[in-house]
Amino acid sequence: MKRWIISLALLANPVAGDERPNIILLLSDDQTTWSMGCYGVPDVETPQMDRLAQDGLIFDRHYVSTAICMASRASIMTGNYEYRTGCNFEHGPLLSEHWSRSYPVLLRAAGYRTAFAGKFGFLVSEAPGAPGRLPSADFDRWGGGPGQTYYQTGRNPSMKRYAAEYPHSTRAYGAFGSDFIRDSAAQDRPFCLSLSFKAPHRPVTPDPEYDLLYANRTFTKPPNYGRRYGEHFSLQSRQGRQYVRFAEWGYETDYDRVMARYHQQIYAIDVALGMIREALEDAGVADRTVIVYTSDNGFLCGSHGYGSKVLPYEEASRVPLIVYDPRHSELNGQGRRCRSLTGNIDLAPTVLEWAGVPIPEDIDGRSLVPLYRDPAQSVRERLALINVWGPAPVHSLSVVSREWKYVFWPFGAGRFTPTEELYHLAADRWELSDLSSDPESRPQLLAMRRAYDRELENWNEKAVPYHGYRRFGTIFDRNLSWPEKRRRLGADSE
Ligand SMILES: [Ca+2]
Repeated sequence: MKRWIISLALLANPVAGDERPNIILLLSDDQTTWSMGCYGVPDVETPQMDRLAQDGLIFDRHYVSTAICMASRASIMTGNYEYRTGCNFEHGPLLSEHWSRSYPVLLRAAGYRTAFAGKFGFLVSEAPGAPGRLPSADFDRWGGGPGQTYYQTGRNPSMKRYAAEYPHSTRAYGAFGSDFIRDSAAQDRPFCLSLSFKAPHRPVTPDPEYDLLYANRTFTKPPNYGRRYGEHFSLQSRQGRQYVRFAEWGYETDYDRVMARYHQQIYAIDVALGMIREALEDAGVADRTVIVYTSDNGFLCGSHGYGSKVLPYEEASRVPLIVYDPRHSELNGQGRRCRSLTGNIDLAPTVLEWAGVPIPEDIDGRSLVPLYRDPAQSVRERLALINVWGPAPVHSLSVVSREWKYVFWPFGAGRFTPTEELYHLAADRWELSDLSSDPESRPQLLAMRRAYDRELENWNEKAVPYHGYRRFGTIFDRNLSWPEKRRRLGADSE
């Protein structure tokens, strides 16, 4: 008993010779997997991302549970689905009771030195309706900003000291991270660095340092590029901004130029990643610093004739994930891949396990630590994909399993009929065939409907009673007619 108490005390207090790893989480903003050499994409230059993937483990089936900035970031930090964080645009900030269980707060309480820089993406409030604040005081070093932040480093007050040397913010975040690594390595405390790059989020603002990199380059389009590969998608899916942005954002007529600027922004992140790794080597801590690289959501970039994010389709909801844990030298350096199903909600419990911090029992996420040793293991049977943002017709709830994806579009007013889609991802990675009406896929359809209903049960049990989440338990019910939903929810359901 006495030994147990002592070991707990060791966990909570920094001591000399601390064996816990340092942890770095690098988050890009709106980055599709179709932008990285290590995901099999030709014509792009991502040497540092490819090197990280070669050194560690790259995930081929990693999804964000909500494919939009604010909700995804709250889910990444807390390990919970959006209906439990209660946090998204049009809904509200994250309540402090949830923030207090986020990985940055828990690691700092456990003795980690913590830093954040970049687009934080959400605010924290004390109660529903109360004003939100940036939790800058909860970090030992802060280079973050509210809202979308700015590409011009000098316009971000917490990053001003980097503006002269790095006027574009992407490499400035690399410099911030490098400084924090050097300062932390001089102390006897493990550190946790979270960098959230603004890139490649719009407005399109590449670092001019790399203007020549992709000049006149032609880019290979993914096999599902273009409107003819979206004809089987629901009418509901075409009612949001994503459909018109195929043309508005130039994917239809100016693909190579648009993608050159997109990839140029990602290249600057690649350079920043190289700065971080060099700083780890210089500070002598590279062998005990775990690195995670991921994005808050994907980007459609013309796949199926859509642009932007939000939708449950692969290019919007599936994102890059690379994990490099240098403490496993016997496993590293082989470019290993993990094809198990994982989600953004799994990152917080993973970080907590690395840090030796108890994982909250009721958390939705599952630690990915076992996958590092054995990528063939499974940590989850299924993951919910949520959209309750934007116009009502585009609201959807989906479930992905090891092999399948089921999408339910509930909107049934006027000319719309509630619709479902079914994709056999194991055989149709580009989502070219909706099998929801295929007689041979009927058993899988029924199984995925059951999986969907179980996710909806979780929603009804656990959704926060504020910020407008409870009503979606009714809206997403497959077994109620639209008029019945309207009757139950009142006139605001349209
Ligand atoms: Ca985003």
